[in-house]
Amino acid sequence: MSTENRKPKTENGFKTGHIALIGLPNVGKSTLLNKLVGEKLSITSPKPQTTRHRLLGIVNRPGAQLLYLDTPGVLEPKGQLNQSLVQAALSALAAADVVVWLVEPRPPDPRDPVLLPHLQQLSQPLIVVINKIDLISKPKLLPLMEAYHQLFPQAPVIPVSALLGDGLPELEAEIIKLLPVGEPIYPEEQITEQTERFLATELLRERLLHHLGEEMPYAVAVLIEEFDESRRPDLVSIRAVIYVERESQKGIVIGKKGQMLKTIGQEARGEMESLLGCRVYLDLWVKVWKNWRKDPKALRLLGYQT
Ligand SMILES: Nc1nc2c(ncn2[C@@H]2O[C@H](COP(=O)(O)OP(=O)(O)OP(=O)(O)O)[C@@H](O)[C@H]2O)c(=O)[nH]1
Ligand SMILES: [Mg+2]
Repeated sequence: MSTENRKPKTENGFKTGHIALIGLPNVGKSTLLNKLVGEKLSITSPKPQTTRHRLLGIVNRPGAQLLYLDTPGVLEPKGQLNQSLVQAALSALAAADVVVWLVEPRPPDPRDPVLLPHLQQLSQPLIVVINKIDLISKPKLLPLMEAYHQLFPQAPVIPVSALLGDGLPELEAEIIKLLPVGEPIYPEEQITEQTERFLATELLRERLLHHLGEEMPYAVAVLIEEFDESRRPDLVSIRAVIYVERESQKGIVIGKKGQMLKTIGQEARGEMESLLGCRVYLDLWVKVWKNWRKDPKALRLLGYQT
């Protein structure tokens, strides 16, 4: 290594820091994280409360290392699962050097009871990001930006479309401006801290969200019981359990003659094979765990509570 390389990067003003992506469920936080990182790390769906964990996505630029934290959408914390989701989001706020508040292209609701008080007391810089601008006409955008500016006069307001990628270079530039000077924390080739096992679990949950009706997503949880890598690079063998809350839901997940489970399994296996870069054998089980969302033991086992 040359002496040049050993010099602290901060001498040249290198910046490193955590950026929390927070907001209501379904505003597009995970879509934005994936677009910013350039990899599908976080699962997304049209159904609210898709994300259940805090998740790190790393971006390296010549002058900065950006550590994005995706978070569960923040709602009133009713019920034990919701409480742990809100906790995950607030923990990201506490860890953040810059906070990105993602909103729908709608006027702000100053009564938002959960997030606004936290945002009003932030000690870190805030950026307001109006997402999904592909859904509104241009003339509607300026008044919206003005309304958010009124609410947080110090914060830049940046319109984006996470789906199309519009506005993301501007957002990144604004974030880098606000990040503190610091040495990179992660090696350059690393893009997340999440394990392959975790990402595989999430891919299966995403396929479930995609195929199941409106009510079901909340009732479903996934646990990978076995992740056997002994035959890698040829094959990874995975045994996963899909937990539901009631017997009737088990029937829905399995479907007529097992067709639903078969489709979900095939799609999840395909996604896992792309993730792991090898063949995957996926053994799926559906089990009832009565009211798992209220059971601290289940919440711990599923990684929703520590
Ligand atoms: N039209 C449009 N749709 C978007 C955009 N960004 C996200 N979406 C859609 O909005 C829905 C929710 O996206 P997610 O990224 O899962 O939202 P989230 O904020 O992570 O949601 P939770 O994890 O439930 O809090 C998905 O159907 C996305 O395709 C956008 O810029 N434009
Ligand atoms: Mg999400």
